[in-house]
Amino acid sequence: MSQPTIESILQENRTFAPSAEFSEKATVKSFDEYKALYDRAAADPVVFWEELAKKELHWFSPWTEGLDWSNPPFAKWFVNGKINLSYNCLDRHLDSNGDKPAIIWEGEPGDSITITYRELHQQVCQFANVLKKMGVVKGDRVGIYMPMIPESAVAMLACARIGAVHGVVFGGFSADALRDRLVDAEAKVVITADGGWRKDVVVPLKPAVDAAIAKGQTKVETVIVTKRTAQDVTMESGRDHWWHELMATVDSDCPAAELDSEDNLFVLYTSGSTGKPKGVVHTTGGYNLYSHITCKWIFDLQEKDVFWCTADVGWITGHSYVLYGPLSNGATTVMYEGAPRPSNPGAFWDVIQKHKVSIFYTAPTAIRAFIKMGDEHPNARDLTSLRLLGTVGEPINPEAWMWYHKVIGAERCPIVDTWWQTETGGIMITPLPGAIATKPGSATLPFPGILADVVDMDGNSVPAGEGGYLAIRHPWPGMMRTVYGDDNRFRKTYWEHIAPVDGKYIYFAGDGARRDEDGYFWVMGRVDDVINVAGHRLGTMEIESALVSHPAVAEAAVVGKPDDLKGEEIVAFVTLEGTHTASDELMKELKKHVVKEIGAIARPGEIRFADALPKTRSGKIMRRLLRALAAGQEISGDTSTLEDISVLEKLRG
Ligand code: 7RM
Repeated sequence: MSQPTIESILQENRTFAPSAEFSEKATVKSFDEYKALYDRAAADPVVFWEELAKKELHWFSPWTEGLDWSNPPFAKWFVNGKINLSYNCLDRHLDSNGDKPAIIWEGEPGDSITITYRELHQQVCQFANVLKKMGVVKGDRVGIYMPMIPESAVAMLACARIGAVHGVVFGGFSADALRDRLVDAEAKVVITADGGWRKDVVVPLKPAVDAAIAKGQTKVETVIVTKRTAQDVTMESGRDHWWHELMATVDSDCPAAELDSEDNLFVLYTSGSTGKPKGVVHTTGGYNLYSHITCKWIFDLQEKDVFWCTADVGWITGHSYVLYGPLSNGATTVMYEGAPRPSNPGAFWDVIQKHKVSIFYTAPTAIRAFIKMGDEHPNARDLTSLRLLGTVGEPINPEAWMWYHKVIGAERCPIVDTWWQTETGGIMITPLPGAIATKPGSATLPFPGILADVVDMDGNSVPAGEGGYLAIRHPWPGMMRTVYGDDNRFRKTYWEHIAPVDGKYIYFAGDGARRDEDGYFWVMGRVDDVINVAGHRLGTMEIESALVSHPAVAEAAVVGKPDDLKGEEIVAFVTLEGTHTASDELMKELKKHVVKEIGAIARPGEIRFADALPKTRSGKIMRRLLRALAAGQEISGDTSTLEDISVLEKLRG
């Protein structure tokens, strides 16, 4: 990674304090209360987390040590403690809250189902028995490639119940991307659906699973298929089974396994700056506590709340805040199959009105799409049930923040702008809504127990107002434990960019940031080769590999270009193999090729053909120059390392 110049240009001085009414009823009621919590946690983070683990979760047997950090960067939390996430999400709520809705599900075509805690518990137990019947045992990896339907939640919780490790793959990924993940995780079972609804069309999921397995190298022996869209699918005898048929063969008695706190819970793939996507590994006890307590305090969960996080379960936000965080707290969580779409611009506001949603958590890119569709849609619905709003996925531009505040929140609902990552397991930098005044565009302050900082390469804090690297100075329970099958990559990617200070390891998040004079964090975006398109993390490497795998392409370099709606758009610079010539057809074909290799989320917005790419003498592509070109900016800064300056002239012309 090259040393980027981090410049901070955003100036935003408006502040918004929560109303007295909101603060009075909130779990954390004032800035002083937050500060006291924060200081106590910072003085002894391990004791802080141990107290919470004891108070908030059910343990079959207690731990012997809060944190084992004797072999950094490999942390163990609540060592030897025995716990089960599915138990904490289901069983412990049955006596007090068995008839409370756990999941309110709304399908894209408008069908809807409410599932109580008792019903969800029963389905999860039953499906856990199905998994056992199919030979799944503790530690086995189970691939999940499903739409946003209740069965995805059942499948995930059932894995957690028996100690199988789920690996959810977003339903928008292609067969090839699915295969890579199934191979890497060595999954022996895949759970899928015939298809799913997305933007008014049926996404064929089962055929993609068939294609992924047909390409070879997976260890998949069993495929379980749930019926959602009822289109024809081929079932391979001996390998493929219908969900409903298997469910009819088992009972619903399945006690939660007493798992070790450090048993693997799930693996979730995420893009980095180099190579193939990384399997981020999370374990049981620490993840349970971290997703639980962040959900409780940041969304200020109260008994009657209806909580709606719009993320897909294929992303970490769907894991932590559609499913595990809300359910561990005994809350009602809304699951919605649809995406923002022009054919039904009022769909999201209909869901809020219909189910009286009180907390709404979505991404800036969705907010920008809503702005574009027009105020008349939210204005025509009753949104008075809302009391709190949230955002996640990328920095939110102050204009979008103000729109969200005024048009959706009626200037009454606090907004929590939450910074975190797949790797962190849960929210790290965020307002506590009753305690911390917000500034549009800032994720504000660290969660208690999170020692976040902005540092230079040597781990020194940089002064207020100056840009640097976002870093975490102490382990936390929700932290990823390793990259699946690659401890070395884990160490290198996250713990060696910043030099350990006094033998203490510092977590490198890959984001640039600054703190203002109030200590508020302003996240400025990635400092590595990761592009954030509509809140989805994509590595430039992956897209470049996909392009180069096409016979016409010799070399490719991919950069992000600022985009009003999606945050960033993908621009690919491509050189061609000798016999091929640039054409509109080829451009279309290459875009299609990337969609086939990775999925529609990675489709380049623009492809520019070039004779050569700008490189340093050592052969490194100078992305900084390409980024400027893509954005139509003047090339500034040093170009003396460029091997052939004429390349630049040609690209510009
Ligand atoms: C939860 C999630 C992580 C990356 C992260 C940032 C960016 C996320 C914010 C944000 C500014 C935010 N996981 N990011 N939230 N940037 N403000 N509130 O998104 O692994 O998919 O992406 O997303 O760059 O490193 S993720």
